[in-house]
Amino acid sequence: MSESEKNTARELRRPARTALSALSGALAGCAALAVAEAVAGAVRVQAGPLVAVGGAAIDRTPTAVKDWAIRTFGSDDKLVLRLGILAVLALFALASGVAALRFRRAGAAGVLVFGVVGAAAATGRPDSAGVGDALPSLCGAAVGAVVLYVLVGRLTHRSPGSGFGTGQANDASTEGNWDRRGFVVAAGITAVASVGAGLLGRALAGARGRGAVASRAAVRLPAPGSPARAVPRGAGLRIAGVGPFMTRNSDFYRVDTALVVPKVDATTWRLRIHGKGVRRPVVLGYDDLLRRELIERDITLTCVSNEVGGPYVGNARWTGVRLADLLAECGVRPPSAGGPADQLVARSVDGMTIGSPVEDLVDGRDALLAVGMNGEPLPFDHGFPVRMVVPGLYGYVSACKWIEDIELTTFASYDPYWVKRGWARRAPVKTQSRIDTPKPFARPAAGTVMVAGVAWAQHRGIDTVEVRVDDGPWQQARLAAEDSRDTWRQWSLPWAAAKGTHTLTVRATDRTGRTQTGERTRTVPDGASGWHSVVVTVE
Ligand SMILES: Nc1nc2c(c(=O)[nH]1)N[C@H]1C(S)=C(S)[C@@H](COP(=O)(O)O)O[C@H]1N2
Ligand SMILES: [Mo]
Repeated sequence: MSESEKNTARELRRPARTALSALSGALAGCAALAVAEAVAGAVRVQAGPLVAVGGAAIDRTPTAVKDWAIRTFGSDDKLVLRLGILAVLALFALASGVAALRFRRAGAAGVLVFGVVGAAAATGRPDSAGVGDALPSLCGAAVGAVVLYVLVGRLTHRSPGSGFGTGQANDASTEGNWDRRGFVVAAGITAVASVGAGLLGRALAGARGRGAVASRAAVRLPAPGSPARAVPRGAGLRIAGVGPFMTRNSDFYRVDTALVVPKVDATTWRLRIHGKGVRRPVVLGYDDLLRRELIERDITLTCVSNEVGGPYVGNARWTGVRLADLLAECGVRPPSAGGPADQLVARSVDGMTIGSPVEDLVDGRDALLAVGMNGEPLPFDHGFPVRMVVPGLYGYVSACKWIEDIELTTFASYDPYWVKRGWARRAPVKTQSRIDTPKPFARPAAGTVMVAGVAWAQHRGIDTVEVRVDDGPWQQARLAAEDSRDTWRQWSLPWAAAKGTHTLTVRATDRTGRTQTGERTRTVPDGASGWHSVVVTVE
């Protein structure tokens, strides 16, 4: 091959050069992310840029958007957020690559800016462990910037004496020479090293969670001193389309802000109880809780973000310590007994804050520091090692998962996480009922159609459920046996369905005699109200 032929082979046309610069940006982005996640695996999983930026985004998302995301994507909302962040990162990486072709330093500096954003997000989260949380993003960005600088350098490479000079502000309109071998080698090394760093990060993160997993596997829950009474026969109607009376742990809805489920080691877990009017503050370990009398209760949990007819409600058998006893031992008096604190703020290891009325926690209901769910230690998703469960209050004002701190304070002096974002300070569960069968737009055959579902009014209890067909009279449904007034109740009504399109509507009345309001409200600020309707066409 002659000298001139070699030069032709190394000549790179403009579209190809742009494409390769974009590829450089993508590789730099991958390297940055992989290194950041590897460092996060060593420092703290929650400090990784994806989790940190995602968490910061969740914290800052307007309530209406968050509500929409929960409604639209359900439990996939976090996956959608992650993909969204990755898409933004990818676009930015590609753009940085192309920009670096003209302004090599500026392109690399752009990658650093992203690192600073990630670092700021990580250190600004409520559960941040300090400046160390900036490390993953900063290390990742530094590596990404170097990779981009080197790769783009190969693309705009000038052999000495090529006559174009060596200025770095390269005129992109001319076709230049490039160091093909150097580029391919550097790109290959980057790709392989990124995969390696990514795998390392995964392995490190897995190793960090292993202690927690082992501690959960080692838990033997003692038999409860006060067992739940047996679920009455007939509490579950066994009607197709209506779920079981007890919700399995794997089927239980999950709502929280955690992008990475906290893996807490029960052997090192501590709970501190302190604050206004706490005469004897304490710090408790997991075994301290297990040594106390455990009570076991069936309690239906509901999310305030549940729309009329929605799925964010579940019923489980919880095992735990009676919170009222613990508070009494700490010398806490409720406001009705002259205590100075009217709000109990629970804090989780991931920085969530959840405030409940002290009065409600000690009024005789079974407010629990729960350690067990349906006979097993709490699943990680549902708050292992310890969470709160309070009958009659929505989860966001009562059910703190991965709890580590309880502070007695006042509603006047402190607003917890969701209250800062527009939700009500106090939120008792609203009486609600749901039609589970037939499904919306079902096409049942004319004849007897079983209409059935659930109704709940925790801590008041369900008294009656009525169903209306179109604008007809309210007909009383048959109620399944009541487990307790803290649990939901199934109901059914055989309907003599005539051909045509019909609207079925349900409403419940609680044991205080109040009938569920038909007035439709949104979930914000204190839970949706209104009647659930289903339209079906009988054939
Ligand atoms: N640490 C923590 N606890 C939390 C939350 C959260 O985001 N973080 N969400 C609360 C909300 S809004 C609800 S409805 C319940 C849901 O509990 P589950 O996921 O076990 O069903 O947990 C509550 N406890
Ligand atoms: Mo919730």
